[in-house]
Amino acid sequence: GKEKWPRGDEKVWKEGSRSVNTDVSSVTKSIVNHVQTSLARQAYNLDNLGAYQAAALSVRDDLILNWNETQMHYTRKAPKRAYYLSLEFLMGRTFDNALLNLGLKDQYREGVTKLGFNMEDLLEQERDAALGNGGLGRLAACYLDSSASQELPVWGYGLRYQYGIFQQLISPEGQQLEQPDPWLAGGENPWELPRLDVSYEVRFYGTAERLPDGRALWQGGQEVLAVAYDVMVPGCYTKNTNNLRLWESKPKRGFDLNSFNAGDYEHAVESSNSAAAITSVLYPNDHTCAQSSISTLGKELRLKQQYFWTAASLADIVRRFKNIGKPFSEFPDYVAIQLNDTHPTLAIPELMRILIDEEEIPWGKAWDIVTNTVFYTNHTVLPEALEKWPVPLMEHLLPRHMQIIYDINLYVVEPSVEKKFPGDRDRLARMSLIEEGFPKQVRMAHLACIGNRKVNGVAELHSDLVKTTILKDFVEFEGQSKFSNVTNGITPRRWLDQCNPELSALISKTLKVDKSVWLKDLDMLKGLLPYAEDAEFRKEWAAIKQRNKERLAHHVETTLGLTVNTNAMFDVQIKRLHEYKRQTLNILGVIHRYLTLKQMSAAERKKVNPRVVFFAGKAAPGYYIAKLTIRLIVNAARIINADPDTRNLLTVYFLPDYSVSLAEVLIPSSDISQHISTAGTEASGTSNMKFCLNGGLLVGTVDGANIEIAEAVGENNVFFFGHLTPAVEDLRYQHMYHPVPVEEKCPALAKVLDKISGGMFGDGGVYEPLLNTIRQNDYYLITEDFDSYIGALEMVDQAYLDKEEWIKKSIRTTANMGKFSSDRAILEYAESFWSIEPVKVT
Ligand code: OAK
Repeated sequence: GKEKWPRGDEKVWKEGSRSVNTDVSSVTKSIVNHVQTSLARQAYNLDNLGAYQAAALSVRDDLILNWNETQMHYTRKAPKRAYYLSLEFLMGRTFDNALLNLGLKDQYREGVTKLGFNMEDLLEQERDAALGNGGLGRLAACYLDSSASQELPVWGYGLRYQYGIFQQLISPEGQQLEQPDPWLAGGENPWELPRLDVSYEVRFYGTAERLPDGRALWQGGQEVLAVAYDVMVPGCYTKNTNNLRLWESKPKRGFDLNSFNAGDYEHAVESSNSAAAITSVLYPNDHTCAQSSISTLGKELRLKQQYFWTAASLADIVRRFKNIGKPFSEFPDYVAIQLNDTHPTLAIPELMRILIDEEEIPWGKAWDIVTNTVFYTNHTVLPEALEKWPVPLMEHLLPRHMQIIYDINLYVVEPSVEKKFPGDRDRLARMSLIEEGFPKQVRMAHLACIGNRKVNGVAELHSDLVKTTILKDFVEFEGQSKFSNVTNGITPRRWLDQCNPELSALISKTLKVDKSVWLKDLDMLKGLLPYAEDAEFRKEWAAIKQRNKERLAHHVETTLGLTVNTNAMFDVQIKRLHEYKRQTLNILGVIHRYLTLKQMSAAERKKVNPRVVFFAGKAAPGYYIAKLTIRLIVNAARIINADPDTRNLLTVYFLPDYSVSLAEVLIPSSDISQHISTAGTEASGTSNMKFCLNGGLLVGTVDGANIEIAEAVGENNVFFFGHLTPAVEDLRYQHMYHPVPVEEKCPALAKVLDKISGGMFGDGGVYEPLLNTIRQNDYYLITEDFDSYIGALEMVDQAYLDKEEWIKKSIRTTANMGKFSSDRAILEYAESFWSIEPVKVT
């Protein structure tokens, strides 16, 4: 017979079940409870860390209730779901975000205060979950927040790295040093649920034998276990709490007991170590594919990570689909899979393998299912970032997948290209999934592009460039309609309400709308526009910016022991160090400013607006030129900040160990921020959106999302400079074949370079390799844009003189940023790609 559910007395179950803590007294009870039992501590010996842990465990209980209900609800309703596969999720801290989304900030603040602690101190105890490099990983985190907030049935899938992005130290000489980030070392992570019962076996190596029926038998090799850890993702002011499932690798059965008993301890532990190694560390290479920057062994491990994660995620997705009891032909009606760049492209051959070899579906049908399920987002057109994997490595590690990739080439690419462009061998070679050479390589972007339903870029310009450059042949082949754009977005919860609570409160007060409403309908910010004319409002607006500057100054003072002039304009550039992002242009501009100030008379200097320039960002450990740029910034800062002639007018800081949490302090304080990539190189940028949402103005090139930001906020509120994308190719050609010396092309820049070479900032020889990138090829066109860059900064100075007008610009900028909410972006994915609908948990 059917088992009775629940077992025992239903009433007793009901009485025992608890609900979310909603008032201060249940909050304090729950915290005290966790202090006494979970932490086994007592009131008299509790420090901030302990208090944070207890409070976090209490919030965790609340999240679990909502998470449980959400998952049950989704299972019962069985709607179409979307899965966001990303090798990176740059989540940052969770505590404050969870409190905001649960609507419990005030209750916890009061409760914590009653227990004798300060909420700010507790918030500072949490370590960032930094499982990502930069833009792509942070975007994934914003999209999870928006999916939950918009009540969409979306899950994330990623890896549970033991070590996140390295911690950056800066030596006194200005060298970047890397330290591991053992973010889990502090004990239990309250934001995740270990699901030791959810696990899959993942195979590597071995042999794949084709069978006459079209299937293949893949066996032997190494098998490891993927174990699930679920991270709860609460929506804002809704019960919906989505799931981010992170996989951890484990040896299949402890370690090899046979070797162990035979005394071969090393061998016994070795295989278990090699399994555990798969999810041990996040690769710190941003915008560089594995080939160029890591060793052969490192390369194999990275490919292992990618397969381990896609295989476990797909097994999980397929199992969930099978539970619904529908035929596989309906798979695309229940499942959409979004590939966050090409890192999860193996999902395409892996799903083919499952359908063909395990589910015994014919090749053509399987291909239909795959290409109706998978979607691919491209995040860069930089050639060095396009992933390629050596065929020998693929054959060795994933023999069955290599067969399938060859089959796709043979059954799909070759015949249809031949049919559409008969005899066009060049085109076929260009489009092939395999690049000829020694060794041959698999082109992951081609595989991602051919094996899916929609391809998109992340801003208008970028999506156009995808279509006209790297995937041009595929557009001619498959038609325009498969290629589209979803301009990136950012979550206004973290990037306005949490990081700038005073501004958020002023907005609510002014709009006379509770933040629970406008934070989920960001176009409502437009209502601020009339207040730009209100002098009283402008005063409040400016006072908040000022307090945010003081908050940053306090942070710099307490962490670095440096004093910051809060009466200066704050000018910020924070992002990964990369030549295309041109931090070099910025520091050369700073030095130019310094030289100009030095030449001025004391009377002239009196008229100059003081400026503080902040830099932060990490360089990939093997990226020599990027590290030199950091070195130049640090040493220029040392000299400039110590000069009594200019000290009041210009100071420079490189803040070490950039992180999500540091961004949350920097962004609200900025007057201007710099987004100055060579035109056509920055796919979108997302910090540009964060600064503008917080009323900072933008200095930038006509690139990425800068363009759409300017369209939204008005070009008169943005400081644009530099050559446009169509000019870049020609200019590069000229630099290659008709080089003009810097002295001729740009005398102002030549002077700056000379000062550096001459030793103004320490041994000039150190910087030669960096300066030579400019003097020689100047691939990123610093000489071409320098004068107009300096011109733009002069315009900024001019504009800043008129304080009232500046504040108006700041208000208008914030007011017009509604479009850049990640809610808008995720709804575009949901509606036009995935065809999924909100499923509200009641
Ligand atoms: C990282 C590794 C490989 C390929 C791309 C990236 C990446 O982070 N790209 C960045 O993605 C962001 C989110 O779409 C964009 O805003 C940045 O412009 C882009 O560089």
